[in-house]
Amino acid sequence: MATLPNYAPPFSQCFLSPRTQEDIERDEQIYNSYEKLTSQLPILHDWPPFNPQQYQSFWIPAKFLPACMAIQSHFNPRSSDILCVGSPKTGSTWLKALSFAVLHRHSFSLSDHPLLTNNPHKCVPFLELLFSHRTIPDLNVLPSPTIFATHLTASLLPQSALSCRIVYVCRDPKDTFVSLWHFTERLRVSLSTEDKSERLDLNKAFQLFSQGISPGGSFWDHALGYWKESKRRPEKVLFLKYEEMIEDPVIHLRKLAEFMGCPFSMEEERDGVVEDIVKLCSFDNLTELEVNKDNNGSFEETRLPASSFFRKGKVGDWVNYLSMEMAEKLDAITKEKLHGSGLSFS
Ligand code: PAP
Repeated sequence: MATLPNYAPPFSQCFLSPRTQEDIERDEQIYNSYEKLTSQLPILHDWPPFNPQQYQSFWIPAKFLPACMAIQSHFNPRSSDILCVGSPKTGSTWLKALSFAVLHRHSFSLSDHPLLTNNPHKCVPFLELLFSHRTIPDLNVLPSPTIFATHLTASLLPQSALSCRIVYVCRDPKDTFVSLWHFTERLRVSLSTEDKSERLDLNKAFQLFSQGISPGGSFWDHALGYWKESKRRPEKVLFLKYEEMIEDPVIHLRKLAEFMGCPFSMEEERDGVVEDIVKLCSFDNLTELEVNKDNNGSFEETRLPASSFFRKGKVGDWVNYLSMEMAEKLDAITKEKLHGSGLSFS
């Protein structure tokens, strides 16, 4: 098996193609026009440091809005590419690790795997970051297929992206909310030298989240958009639930591999490859790795340590933060919003 001990995520290559003065000016103009547009959109300072802006019915973190517009107009994936999608804090880090390990399992041995030395977010690029460098990235230089990730809703994705295979991960909104609230605080602390915003009060965040106002939200409309796509085109959109994945990761990994077009062979099943990948990508394993510890890896200008993407990795942690009344409220909204769709959380 060919191993690449010095694996380097190839995404910086997207910005290395020779560019003429004309290309540079074109990108400048493109991003200037997006910034002009975003300056006219409603902004919510009540959810710092994301300060989401309302755009086409959803709330996008202000920092990513120009990138979101760039994705809509300039993201032209190949139909072989794969998109990992989810609302913020529903399990993207795990999904990235699993899908990357599945797709590249013939290139890397498990004992010398890129996921042992790279945070999953470095192996599977986040489109909103890739398009936030004021330069349209040249994605054609990347190997085919490439896995990308995004928090964008189905309605915000360009038509071209809908031709890719999309894996969507969803999670009980109570745990999603609690995870998002913690992550907001970590981001605030990591940005505290330049952003003096105060800690977001849990009750205030809860009120906003319940109204569908949160970074990436509405949570329910986000999930419903992909749920409907997965019903309409099951061969193109796989809808996963975090809780079910936790309950039986092996079954879900098989499902994922099949959907991605690279099912496990009988030999792989016999050799325990499925279980090995589940173990490699498990919360316990990833959090033990030096690369995912607090002092390691910072994420672009957010300066977030790699550990920010791992907290507890549990189902039902909401009981430690939400009152029964709050939980009932979110459950009632969920029931009402998802009524008749076939989507539910047990
Ligand atoms: P993102 O939106 O910033 O990408 P995302 O990975 O979607 O975050 O969600 C983070 C949640 O997934 C965290 O949940 P918690 O706050 O309730 O703990 C994180 O702990 C959890 N998580 C990260 N990696 C894994 C994993 N390998 N297995 C299970 N859960 C995980």
